[in-house]
Amino acid sequence: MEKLIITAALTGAETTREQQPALPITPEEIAIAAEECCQAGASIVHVHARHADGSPTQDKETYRAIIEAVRKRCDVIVQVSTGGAVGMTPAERLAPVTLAPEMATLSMGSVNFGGDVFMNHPADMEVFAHAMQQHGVKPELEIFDTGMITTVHRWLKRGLLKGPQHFDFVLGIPGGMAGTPDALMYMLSQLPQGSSWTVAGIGAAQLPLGTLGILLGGHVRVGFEDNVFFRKGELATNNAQLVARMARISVELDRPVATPNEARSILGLPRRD
Ligand code: KMH
Ligand code: ZN
Repeated sequence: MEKLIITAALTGAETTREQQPALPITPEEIAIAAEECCQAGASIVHVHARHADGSPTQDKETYRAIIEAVRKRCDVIVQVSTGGAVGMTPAERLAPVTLAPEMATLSMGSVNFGGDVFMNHPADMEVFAHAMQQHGVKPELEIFDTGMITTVHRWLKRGLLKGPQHFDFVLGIPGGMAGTPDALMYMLSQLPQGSSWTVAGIGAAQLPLGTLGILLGGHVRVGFEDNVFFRKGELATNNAQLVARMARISVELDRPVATPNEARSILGLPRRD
């Protein structure tokens, strides 16, 4: 089995300081969290930008500040969000891709998202995919429900996506696929040959699905975007605490954890030396 890639989804667009007092918001806070997570075993950080008041933004300059602050502290792969927050325009969401980060998310369809709808019009998705190709950005395909992986198969046939793809199965969003082992197994049965994948269990699904992901040879995403608790009724102290637990479990299961450069090799990204 390949070494384990742990992604730390540090901030998200929806989690608030009221829900999680240690939520990193400013570029410097995000960079400190990235360094702590990298030291704990993360090789990717999935980042969302916020205004100083905590509200979500896709402002390019804020993403630039985040990337620069992270780069000063550690060598972790920075993956920017193009999901942003529900209700943002596609043009707003796409802004950080023009900074040519190593990776960006690419949502593969629309989904009910709690009380909202996370809109991903097919025409906009194609624009996002094209922009990522233009800027040399590796997409991580965000899959919230089964039809989205069918769309990936269609896109591969049409040449809209080329080469081995990296998937993130986000399981447990109210409105999307359930955060259950069955749901993950179904997704894996549909995976195109040669793909890599990670699983992001939402809320209480983070720990069991992450552990299952390790056992099945996939990769794992944890962090405050998806879950603010360490265990039932106990908030995590920081993102790194969630990363460190996944790293410990993986090592116990005889699966070493990838460094950022080892993750780059697994994902087909150029090494940074
Ligand atoms: N905030 C969600 C509506 C992504 O980062 O690409 C979408 C999201 C996905 O977080
Ligand atoms: Zn996100």
